[in-house]
Amino acid sequence: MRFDVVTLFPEMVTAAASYGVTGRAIDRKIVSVSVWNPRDYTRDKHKTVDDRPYGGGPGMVMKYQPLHEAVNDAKQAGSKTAKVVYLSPQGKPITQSLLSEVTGVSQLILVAGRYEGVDERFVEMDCDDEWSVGDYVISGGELAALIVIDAVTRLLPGVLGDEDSARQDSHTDDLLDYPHFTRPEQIEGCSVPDVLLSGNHASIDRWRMKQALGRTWQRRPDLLKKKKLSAEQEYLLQQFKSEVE
Ligand code: 9WO
Repeated sequence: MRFDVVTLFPEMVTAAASYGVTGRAIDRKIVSVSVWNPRDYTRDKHKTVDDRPYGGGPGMVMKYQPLHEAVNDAKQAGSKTAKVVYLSPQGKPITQSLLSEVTGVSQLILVAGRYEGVDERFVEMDCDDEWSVGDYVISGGELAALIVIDAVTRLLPGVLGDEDSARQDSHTDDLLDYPHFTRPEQIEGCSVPDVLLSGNHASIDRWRMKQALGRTWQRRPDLLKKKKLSAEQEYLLQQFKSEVE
């Protein structure tokens, strides 16, 4: 899969993507990340990418033409079936299932805005979708684009090791994670739950499921309401609830 990011800060994207899971996926040619700078598509002496908003008000707006030409070059470098996405707080909130769906496209062009945003005609005419990574404002779309690249790359075949990919499509889908512990066994009198030292893998699996259900119930009841629980899961959640007095 190829990712193309349209950004005024290309090094920010290539640098961050070169680490960890995404960096390894790039090295192994499972994904590529290319960057396109709208500034390279300006024609004036000052390489102007922004202009004052019609109607007045504070800040600047990214001009249509450099964005349009940057996206066109990204499209030409890739396949006919590119999906173009603008990242903004006004977009559709991304979810694991939306990200799963885009693993099926061969090219994702992500547009990172700066300033107060882009000319709306660019969103209407050149973009297929507008996505949000959360209900907060950041200073530009680059970090949002990197979140999308990271989250999609992890879902591609061969990117994660066997153990990690097994966790993706397991029964823990749509639940928060259970707590993790490693050595030492005691930290200032705070010990590891006995069951994790028992060696009984059936008990450990049940305890972890109970914790995942309980934490989701406590912290993200909205996720739990959407999920159909098995009889075993219902039982474990009741047990968890009864233990928190
Ligand atoms: C700036 C601003 C200033 C005053 C009043 C309102 C304002 N809104 C914005 C704004 O949304 N700026 C954006 C900065 C313009 C597009 C790129 N920027 C951005 C993207 N910030 N946050 C995102 C983003 C993208 C995806 N998911 C969450 C946030």
